[in-house]
Amino acid sequence: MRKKVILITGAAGEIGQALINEFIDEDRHDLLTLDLKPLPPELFGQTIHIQGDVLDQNLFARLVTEYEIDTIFHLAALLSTRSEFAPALAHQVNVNGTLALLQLAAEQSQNRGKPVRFIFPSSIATYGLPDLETKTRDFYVREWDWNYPTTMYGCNKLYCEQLGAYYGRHFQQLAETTPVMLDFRSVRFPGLISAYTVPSGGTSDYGPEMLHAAAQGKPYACFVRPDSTIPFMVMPDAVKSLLHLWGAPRERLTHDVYNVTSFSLSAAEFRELVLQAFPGADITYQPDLRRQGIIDSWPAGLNDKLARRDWNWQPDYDVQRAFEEYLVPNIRERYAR
Ligand code: AKB
Repeated sequence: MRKKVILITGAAGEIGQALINEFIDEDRHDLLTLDLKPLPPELFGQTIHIQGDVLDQNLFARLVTEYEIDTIFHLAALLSTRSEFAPALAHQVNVNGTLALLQLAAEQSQNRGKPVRFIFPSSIATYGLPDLETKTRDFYVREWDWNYPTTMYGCNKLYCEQLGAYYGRHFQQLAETTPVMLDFRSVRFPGLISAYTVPSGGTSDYGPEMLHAAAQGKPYACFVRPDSTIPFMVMPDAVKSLLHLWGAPRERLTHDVYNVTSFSLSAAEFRELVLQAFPGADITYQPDLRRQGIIDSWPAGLNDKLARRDWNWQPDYDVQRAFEEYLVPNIRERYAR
């Protein structure tokens, strides 16, 4: 008999590591993890880890003979800044990788006669506001507002949300019998901040970079203007949202894609909070006009009413709790070691 597992792609990334830790605490599921990189040493032996590529079809053909994949958390992606430097590669990983996994999940759902749950983190990058005036006016965007991404990563995420909805609702719509379809669920994340890992390749990275630099006593030049405002969320809430959406009863879900958020901050407000915790921190501004353009096109806030209504979404950390109870104490401890 094949072993039933939860597959996590991009497992060595920021969200992946936090999600694995949460599953380890629960100790109820076998995890099959995939990443180009090894997992960090503290996670060794906690999962069945495969060092491999989401584009490797042969690898997946082999994995499905050994494992019954019950759920996929498909986290592997090239983030927004990195994708602008390598758009063709980004498209391959972000779109072709997702397509391959959706196809696998669709086939597995049919073979076992039960939907594979497919959890897909999307992003504020799916939005593209035309100018700062509109960004200020339409502060909290709804899922269907301003879906005009200006980045390769944003285009990839928006399209893959739609691919997921296609596989979950319309796959093989011309076949004589309706197949068992996969169960696709997606959250659009704001900028994420972890106390334990530092992001790489994203455009919302200035927030976490500022904080981690200050905690290490390093100077930091913020690459956006002080007034730049986007929504943020701390990693425990990001993981909570993925797990809650995963566990929600299907009949409660009226949408395939849901905004989730905690708080919105300008870069100046973020800097103030960092200075309160690390008073001597040397944080200056050196805006990079191109990355600034991306941040200006992202919304200042997200309207997450649908998630709150359909699956009782609520973040545990508002801005004060996020800094006082999660970020600052854990980051202090991390760099004191
Ligand atoms: C990025 O900056 O690319 C990501 C995101 C907002 O999805 N952090």
